[in-house]
Amino acid sequence: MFASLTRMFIVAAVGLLGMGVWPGSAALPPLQITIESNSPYYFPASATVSAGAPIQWDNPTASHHTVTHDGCASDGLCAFDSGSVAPNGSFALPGLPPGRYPYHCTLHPIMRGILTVVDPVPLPSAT
Ligand SMILES: [Cu+2]
Repeated sequence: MFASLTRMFIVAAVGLLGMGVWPGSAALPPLQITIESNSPYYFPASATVSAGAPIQWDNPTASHHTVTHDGCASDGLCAFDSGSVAPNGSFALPGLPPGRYPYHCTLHPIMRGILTVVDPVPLPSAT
């Protein structure tokens, strides 16, 4: 009996973690960006998201694309690089620290986007 209750708790806890819901941690809304065949190529091309919020790029086009941080092309910090994302594929990041992240498609350098990651906005407090 005790063992089965413990097991139930573990299953419930893992389920909560899987949904990103855990007491004490604010659930941040995910950001979804769509890859397009025409300008602006990444929609929205300029996006702002809270630090730690998941970000996902979906590729509904008929071509392969990448989501590559500009820093990966230089000696700078390479924050993310999707590699080739196939048609109907997607690329997801669990979250990024605050900063500005210009990115591009290595296969089509004309494709450019920018991600701005900000500290989570604190809830308004009654003063
Ligand atoms: Cu591309």
